[in-house]
Amino acid sequence: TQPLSKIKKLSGTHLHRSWVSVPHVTQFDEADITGLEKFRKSLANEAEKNGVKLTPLVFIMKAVVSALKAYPAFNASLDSSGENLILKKYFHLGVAVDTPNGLMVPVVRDVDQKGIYELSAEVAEIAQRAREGKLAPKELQGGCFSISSLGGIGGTQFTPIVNSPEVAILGVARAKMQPVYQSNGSFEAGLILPLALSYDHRVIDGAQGARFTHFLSQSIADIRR
Ligand code: CAO
Repeated sequence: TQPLSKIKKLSGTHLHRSWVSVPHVTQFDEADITGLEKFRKSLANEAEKNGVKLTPLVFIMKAVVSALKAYPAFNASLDSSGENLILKKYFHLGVAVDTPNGLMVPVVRDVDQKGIYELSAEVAEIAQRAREGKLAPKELQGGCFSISSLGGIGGTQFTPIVNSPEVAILGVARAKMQPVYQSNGSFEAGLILPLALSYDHRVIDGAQGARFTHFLSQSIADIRR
């Protein structure tokens, strides 16, 4: 018999409550990140000079903020009566971190106001402290929307559980080289990123879910956006 860690007990209660009380739907999509990867790699030296390592995650965080601005119902929570939606005017994103004691979701605040280097440094720092068990309770609170990125590990897709009272969560799986059909009838190699958006169907309709992931996919695919 092995007792669960304190973190697993706490997160387990929260995950179970969300699982049984939120009617979940997961919308799958994908983004062609060939251009984004080229851009990310071109910044590697500059990033190193800034003392950070750039991963696709920070670009995804910025794209999520654009999508939340375009679809404000996703940047919201249901109040305790379940009858009112509280719309947020700020963009605080929870980022799931895998720690030796279990899952933690620290919150990166004001993602809209931060650049990619600042975000990279903050995610690395907060993930490090999460792994060392050094996060303050307030750093786990106040998120508007969460991202669970398992892309660094592997897997083709997964269905994340909404971090209620938030109404949606984005799961990111591992990008893979695939043939991409071109309008001239040929195929070219492209790096394709799988996305999975789980949402609370009491708040978000299926069409909205598909519009959100489509918008997100387009934003990630075209780095100029
Ligand atoms: N596709 C392909 N490669 C990816 C990728 C993706 N979607 N996302 C990251 N990578 C690559 C990175 O570029 C990096 O490659 P290099 O080492 O060659 O540069 C490598 O994978 C490792 O990345 P990382 O995981 O260290 O960094 P990150 O910024 O992607 O993620 C963090 C940071 C904290 C989110 C991550 O470390 C983590 O803990 N993920 C687990 C989240 C989790 O447990 N979710 C489940 C919750 S439900 O139980």
